[in-house]
Amino acid sequence: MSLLIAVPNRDMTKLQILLSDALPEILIEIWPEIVDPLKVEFVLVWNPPKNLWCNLPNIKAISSFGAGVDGLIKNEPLPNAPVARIVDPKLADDMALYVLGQILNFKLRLNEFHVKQQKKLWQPKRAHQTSKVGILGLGQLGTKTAELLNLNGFEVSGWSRSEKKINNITCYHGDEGLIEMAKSSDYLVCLLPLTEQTKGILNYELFQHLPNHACIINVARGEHLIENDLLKALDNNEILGAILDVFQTEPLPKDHEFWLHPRIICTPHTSALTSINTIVEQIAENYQHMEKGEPLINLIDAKLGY
Ligand code: NDP
Ligand code: OXD
Repeated sequence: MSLLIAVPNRDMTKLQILLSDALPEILIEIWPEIVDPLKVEFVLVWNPPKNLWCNLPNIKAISSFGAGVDGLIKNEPLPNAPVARIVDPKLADDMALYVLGQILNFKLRLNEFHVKQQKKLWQPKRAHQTSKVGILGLGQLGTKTAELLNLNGFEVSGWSRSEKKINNITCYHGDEGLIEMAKSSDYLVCLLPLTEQTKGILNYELFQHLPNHACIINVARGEHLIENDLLKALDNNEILGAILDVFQTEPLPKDHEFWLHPRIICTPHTSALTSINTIVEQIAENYQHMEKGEPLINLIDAKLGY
């Protein structure tokens, strides 16, 4: 039997070695080098190559290579098998720190002062008096981020699909809840999974409900944001700034307007990176679950798409 790593355009040799150590009884293969497609039972995948699934008729389990699963269905529908994702507790800590760091940077104008330093400009300015953060998505990453911001003195709200109660966090849900939260958010952080319902959620209409001094932080997926709507809202001074870690096209094309925009900060999809050791542990565990016919850990709900 074999486990296939289908993560095109990335060097997966180290992962192959670590998985072979963790699961010595099976063959660990890297796409497109497949000895016998009939023997592939488990696929670890990210951005699946075209026609991957139709050549693998015996798949019993699928796992995303990361926390998100949107990339799995990019080209073709998935085979009928349970789908899991990687849930790395350290990832949530890293994401929370990234969001806190970016908000503090914005609030204290550190980036502005750094730009002024290049021009030898001595122009003291008071920090932004903004402390209300609205978080779209209260899952593994959103909840941790909300808690850390709260511990650091921010007034935090969150929005989710289902109704929630979380200590010290004002929780919203539903379309009306979204608008209500937006109205009182100095910072709006997107930590939603990318689904049909959430695609393009960061759009001009939503931006108009935010205060004019608001800052958008997108750390989920590039497709959550309508890029031209962001540029329009910034040009019209309907919002103040944006911090983006994810983009519609990654790497961000060299001629993209975001690179040099004075009110947009870009980072290269680096806010939280899954550790290879967590991937190995969780894939080995799930392979064993699959073999014993037990439910996988960190399963997603295929109907909800996350
Ligand atoms: P979870 O699945 O744990 O949480 C998702 C949250 O979004 C839940 O609270 C869910 O609501 C909410 N949600 C989903 N759909 C809707 C909707 N239609 N309306 C309102 N709320 C909705 O995901 P994670 O926190 O683990 O990760 C979130 C995303 O972050 C990932 O999908 C991935 O795309 C991105 N990510 C980005 C990284 C980066 O480096 N930039 C790194 C890792 C992940 P409910 O609780 O009711 O189900
Ligand atoms: C993920 C990511 O989903 O890195 O894990 O974006």
